[in-house]
Amino acid sequence: MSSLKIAIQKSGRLNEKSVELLKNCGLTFENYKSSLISSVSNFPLEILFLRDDDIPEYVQDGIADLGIVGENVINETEVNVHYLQRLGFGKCTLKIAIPNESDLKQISDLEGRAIATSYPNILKKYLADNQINATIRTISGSVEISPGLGLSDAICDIVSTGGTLKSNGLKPFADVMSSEAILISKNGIEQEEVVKELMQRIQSVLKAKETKYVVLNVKRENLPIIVNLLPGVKSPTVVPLAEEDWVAVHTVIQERDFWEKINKLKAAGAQGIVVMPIEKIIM
Ligand code: PRT
Ligand code: ZN
Repeated sequence: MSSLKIAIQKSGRLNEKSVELLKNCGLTFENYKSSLISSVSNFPLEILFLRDDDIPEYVQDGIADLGIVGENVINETEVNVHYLQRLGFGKCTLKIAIPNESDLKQISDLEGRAIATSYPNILKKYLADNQINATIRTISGSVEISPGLGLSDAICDIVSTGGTLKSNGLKPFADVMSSEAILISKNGIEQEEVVKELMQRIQSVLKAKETKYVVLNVKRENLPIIVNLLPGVKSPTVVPLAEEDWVAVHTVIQERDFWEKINKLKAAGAQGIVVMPIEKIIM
């Protein structure tokens, strides 16, 4: 197999999770803090550590074959790349926010106002879609202080907890786009063997994240209700126990309906419920 290059963020919000994902795929690599490029010793892959803003273009131009980057950055750079996989981390929303004391009531009130942002392309498209003429002031950082300095009437910036808005006397006004980390590729390489092999590993890691492995004991007479509650990958595994009228049930549960299921299992007579993380699920 020929070697691939994947670009990930060198440092910042997406670095740690990107490295963790690749390591969970069984890839062995070192020195990623001190170098800009690192070779994986047990897979034909090289990792490039870059500023996130550069990743979409590097992938579009084929300097890297793959990249992990926020959807907000992809949209802002307006590149033509292929979306391989949403990764479920780095979640945030690009929002327009206004000062707490602002007199703006609805989106159309932005007409003729000034909005500060580091995302001029996305904002321009949003304003056009909503038929609003406003002035876009492009700033590269500390966007949230711009209304206080009298430089703008609103801002358009990434929000996750909302803490930054609050501590700067701002409130959310409109959602422009939601974002998460995405695995992208250069167009046309999705079908290459080495890409498919890596994708299979990534998907098995993501799938495992959504599920928990559950073992519980139940009286044989209660087994039908329990089995009914628990569709496993095929069906739950039932193992006899030393005590004759008891069995152990092994299964997987989706993280999203975990508590609801556990409470129903308890009510149906399940005992000694043990819940374990799953490392990988190979489909
Ligand atoms: O150095 P480099 O250019 O690589 O990194 P960067 O500083 O440009 O990006 P970085 O590391 O801050 O963010 C990388 C990506 O993480 C972003 O492109 C988003 O896709 C995603 N992400 C998720 C966030 C946030 N959450 C986030 N909260 N990016 C930025 N923020 C900032 C936001 O700009 C604001 O200043 O955090 C502040 C708001 O956070 P809250 O929690 O107070 O609402
Ligand atoms: Zn950046």
